[in-house]
Amino acid sequence: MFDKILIANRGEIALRVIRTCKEMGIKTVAVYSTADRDSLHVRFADEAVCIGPPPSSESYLDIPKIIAACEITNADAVHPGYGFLSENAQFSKICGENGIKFIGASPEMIEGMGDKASAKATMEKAGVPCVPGSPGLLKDLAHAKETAKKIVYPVMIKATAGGGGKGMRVVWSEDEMEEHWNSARQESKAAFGNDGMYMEKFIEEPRHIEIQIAGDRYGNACHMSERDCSIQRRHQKLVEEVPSPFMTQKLRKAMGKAAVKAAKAVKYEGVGTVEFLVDKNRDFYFMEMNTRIQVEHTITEEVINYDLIKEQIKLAAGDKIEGKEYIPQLHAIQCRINAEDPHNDFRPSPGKITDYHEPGGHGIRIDTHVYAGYVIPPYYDSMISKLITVAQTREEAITKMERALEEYFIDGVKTTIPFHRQLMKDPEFRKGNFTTKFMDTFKIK
Ligand code: MV4
Repeated sequence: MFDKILIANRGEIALRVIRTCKEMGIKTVAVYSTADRDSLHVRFADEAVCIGPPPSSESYLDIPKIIAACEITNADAVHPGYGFLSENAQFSKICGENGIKFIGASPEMIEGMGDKASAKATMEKAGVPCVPGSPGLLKDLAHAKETAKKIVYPVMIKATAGGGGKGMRVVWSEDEMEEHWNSARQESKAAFGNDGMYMEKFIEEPRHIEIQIAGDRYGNACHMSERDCSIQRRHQKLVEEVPSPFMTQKLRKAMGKAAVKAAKAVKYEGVGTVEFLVDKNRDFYFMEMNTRIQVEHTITEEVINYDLIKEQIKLAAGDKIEGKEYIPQLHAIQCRINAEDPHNDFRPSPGKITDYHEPGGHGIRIDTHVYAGYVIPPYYDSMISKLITVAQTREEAITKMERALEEYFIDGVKTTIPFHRQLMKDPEFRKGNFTTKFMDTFKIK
C-alpha cells in the first residue's frame, strides 16, 4: 500500500480523498494555488505545497510543479480527483516515468478513450451496443452527406476529440449539412486542435444513464449499477440519482453486462464510468467512457455502502476486485449546489460566504470544502457542495431533499438552492418523467 499520496486537486474532491487516505493510514500532501491558501484541503492534509498563482494553467494544471511537489515531499502516488489533470495522458505518463503511481488510467487508456471515434470503434468490436453511424472518421463534406443519406436524417456530427458537447451538431437535412460541417470543424479545431469528425444517427430525447465500473490488473471487472444524469444544463449535470426512475431489472442487467464487457475489452484498471444514451424504447448505446472518479460517485457509494475512493486506491495498489453483483437497495439523489444565480442564466456568483448553515440528520450527506467566511475564488468551477440524500424509496429521498434544502442557508453569494427547491416540487420530475431535454423547457420561478 502507498505510504503518502499527493492530491493534485482542490475543493471538495481534495477533501474527499484526504478523508479516505486518513482512514486508510496513508499520509497526505495537498497542493494549492495562492487563491486557495485558506482552503480546508490545505489544513486537513498532513503537508501542503504552494504550486503557484491562481490561474489553473500556472498551478493545478502545471505538470512540472506537481511532479516537483511529489519529489520534495516524497509522495509515492498521486490522486488527480476529477477535472484538471485527471484525464491527461501526458501527466499519467510522466508520473509513471518518475516512479509515482498515478491513481487513474494509463496514458494509453486515456488516449484511447479520449479519442471518441476510436473509443467507439473499440466498443463496437467488443460487442457493446453503439449508435449506428460512420465507421470511423468522415473524410470530407461529400463523405458526410453520403454517410448521412445511409444513416437517414436526422444525424449528429461529433468531434472525435470532443466532450462536453463541443464540436457537436444535429443535422436535420442535407441542405443544412455544409453549414454545420464547417462550424463544427472550426469549433473543434479551436477547442482541441483537432477537427476529426464522425457521424451518428441522432437519438431524440435520450436519457443519460451511466454505469459505474471497476477493474483490476488481473482482468476482472464488475459494475456497481447505474446513475441517471439526465437533469443537465449546457452539459453541466445538476442532479444525479440512483436507481434511475427509468430503469428496469432487465435493462440494468443488460447495461451492466455491456459495461463490464467494455471494461474487460480494454483491460480497464481502476474505477471508471461507461456512459450510455437510452432511448424511449429502452434501447441503449455506448456514448463514452470516463477514466476518472466522477463528481457523482457519492450516490453510488450511498446505495452500495462502499467507499469508491478507497476502492480506487486499493485497485491502484494491486488489489483484486470481488466479482460481486451490486443491486441498489436504497435510493440516493445528489443536488449540485453551485455559486450561480439561477435567476440570471446560472451566472457564476463568486465571493465571500458571509453566513453558512448546513442541513443534517438521518440520510443526509454533504461533501463540501466551504464554511462561513470562506471566499469562493472566481478562477475555478462554481460548485460549492454536493447535497446527497439517501432513503428507502425515491419519494422519501425527494422529500428528504426538500427538507434538507429548506434547512440549507448560504449567504453572501447566489446559489442554485432555489432552483433545486423548485425542481424537487416539479410534478414531472417527481414522476421520474424526464430526459436530457428537461432543462430546455424548465422555467425558473
Ligand atoms: C448524442 C445525442 C443524441 N444522439 N448522440 C452530448 C455530450 C456528448 N458526450 C454526447 N451528447 C449527445 N450525443 C446521438 N447520436 C445527444 C447528446 C446530448 C446529451 C447527451 C447526454 C446528456 C445530455 C445531452 C444534452 C444534449 C445532447
